[in-house]
Parts: sequence; structure tokens; C-alpha cells
Amino acid sequence: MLGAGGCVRALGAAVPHSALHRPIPGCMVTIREPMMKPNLVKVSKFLSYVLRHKPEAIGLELDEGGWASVEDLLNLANTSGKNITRQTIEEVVATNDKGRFAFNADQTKIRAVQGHSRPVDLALEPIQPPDVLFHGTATRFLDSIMETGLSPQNRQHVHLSATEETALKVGQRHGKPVVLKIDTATMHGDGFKFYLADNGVWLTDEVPVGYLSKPTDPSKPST
Ligand code: HQG
Repeated sequence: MLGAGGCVRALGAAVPHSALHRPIPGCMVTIREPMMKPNLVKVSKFLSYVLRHKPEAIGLELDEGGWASVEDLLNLANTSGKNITRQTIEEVVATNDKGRFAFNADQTKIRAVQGHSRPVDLALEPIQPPDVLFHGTATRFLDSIMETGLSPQNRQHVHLSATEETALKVGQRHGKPVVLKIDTATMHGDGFKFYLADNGVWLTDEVPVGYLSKPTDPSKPST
């Protein structure tokens, strides 16, 4: 796509989570999340289910890094009644709104880049996070969170967002959203580890209450 100011952005290329909605330097446009075709959304949900949570639902095996053979995935998906082609999977990987999936170098394997409930080793190295990160949740969880801190619940990690805007969207999935601010600078200084998934989602094992601050009004981002 040729944007205002002559900026080139390939539609259909995977856009990292953190890059969504960021103005492109020198461009007069802001990237919006690409719209996925309805059929691709369905396939993405199916892939999320088998690659993050229940590969056994179709008899698929993931290795310790969470990788599945694309050939097996196609065969098993089609055996269990899903009409999915390699081309569809390639399209999902390329256009997924959150960059949820990745191929290995020779495209024989695929995995979800984060969000697993089953134990997988994504082989991410701990890195220094920005000084502040955000967590979007629903107001109904606030009392519990402010009592015990953030824990991964059914997933492997607590998921954190680089921007309040993204966190707000994450929170909206659960109900009336609320965005918590996390003092990641202090957390990191205190020895907590942070990982950056390939799609820009920040991951950590837990966030104790002392590093959390309650929001003001989520409809009015503070910074
Ligand atoms: C909450 C999406 C009560 C937590 C997003 C959250 C994300 C607590 C919910 C990714 C709690 C878990 C993950 C406590 C945490 N008491 N509630 N002590 N600690 N919670 O869906 O972060 O579209 O497992 O606040 O973009 O919402 O799937 O986690 O509300 O990156 O690719 O327990 O899922 O990505 O919910 O979302 P989730 P999440 P995808």
C-alpha cells in the first residue's frame, strides 16, 4: 500500500502487536488493525484452540517449543471435518490481526507465538521491559486482582500490553474494561523477568499487588 507521504506498507504482512495503531514515522497515516476475512477469523480461532490449548482435540502433537507439523495439522484438521488448505493457513499467518502464529524457517512447522495454556517453552530470553506496561481486564476482576495481584489464570503467563489503548481492547474481551498500570521498572529492578513474544505482547509470571496501580477513567488514557 502506498500511504500519504510515499510510505510503503505491505497489506497482508504480519503486523506486530506493538506496532498496531502506532503512527509510522514520516507517514500521515496510522496503522489500523487489518481486517481479517470472516473465514480466516474462523480458521484463526481453530488454530488458537489446537496450537495453544487442545492439540489432542484433533490428535495433533506439539513439540516442547509448541511447534506442530503443518502437514499433520492439515491432515488432522481435514480428517476432523475442517476444510483447511495450506494456502488458508499461510493467509492466516500473514494477515492475523495480532500476529498470533508463526512458521519456522522452512515453513514445515507452525506455532502460536503466545497465549498457551499448555506448557510450552517458547525459548524467549528475558529482556528489560519499558518502565511502564499495562494490563487490560474487566472491572469485575478488580477486587480480586487488587487483593492477590495478577496471576496467569489458565495461561502460562500474565499478558501485558505496551499501550493503554491495546490493554483497553484486551480488557473489553472480558466485560467492562479497566486498565491497570504496572511499575515494570521497579519490578524488573526487583528481579522479575519479562519476555517479549514475537507479536509484541509482553509476558511475565505474575504481578504482585505492590507494582499495580488502579486506573483513573479508562476512557481517558493518562499518557
Ligand atoms: C484476570 C488475547 C481475578 C486477568 C489478548 C484477565 C492477550 C485475575 C483474566 C491474551 C487475576 C485472564 C491474554 C486475579 C488475572 N483475580 N482475575 N488474581 N489475575 N486475572 O484471557 O490477559 O486474542 O487468560 O486480568 O490480546 O485477558 O487470545 O488473559 O482478565 O494478549 O490472541 O484473568 O489474549 O490475545 O484472561 O488475555 P486471559 P488476558 P488473543
